[in-house]
Amino acid sequence: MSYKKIFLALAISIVIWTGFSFGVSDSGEVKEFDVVASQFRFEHDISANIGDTLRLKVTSSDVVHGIYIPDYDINEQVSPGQTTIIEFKVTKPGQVMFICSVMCGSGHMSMGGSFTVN
Ligand SMILES: [Cu+2]
Repeated sequence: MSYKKIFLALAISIVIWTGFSFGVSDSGEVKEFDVVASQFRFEHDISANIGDTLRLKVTSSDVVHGIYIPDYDINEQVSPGQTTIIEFKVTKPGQVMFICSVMCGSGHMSMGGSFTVN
C-alpha cells in the first residue's frame, strides 16, 4: 500500500469515527413537555439531557404572555386558547432560564422559570 492510500484510509476512518462520536453524544430524542403560563408563573416539569430536542407546548390559562429563552434566542407570544409550539435542541449543560416577555400585569417583572440540562 502506498503512503497516499494509507493516508486516505486514515483520513476516511477519522471522518467516520468523528461522525460516529457525534452520533453517540446526540441523543436524537424529542421530548415533549407542556408549559402553562399564568399570572405570574410558568408551570412545567421539563427535564433534559444534552443533545435532546425539546418540544414545548406552551399555553396560557389567563391573559397573553410571552416566553423568552435568551440562551437559545427564542421569544414567542402565548395567547389564551392557543398552543405555542417551541422546538429546539439543548446544547449546553446547566440551568436554562426563561422569562415572560409580554407585559401581563403587576407581577410581570417577576414571572420566570428555569429547567436543568444534564
Ligand atoms: Cu408577563
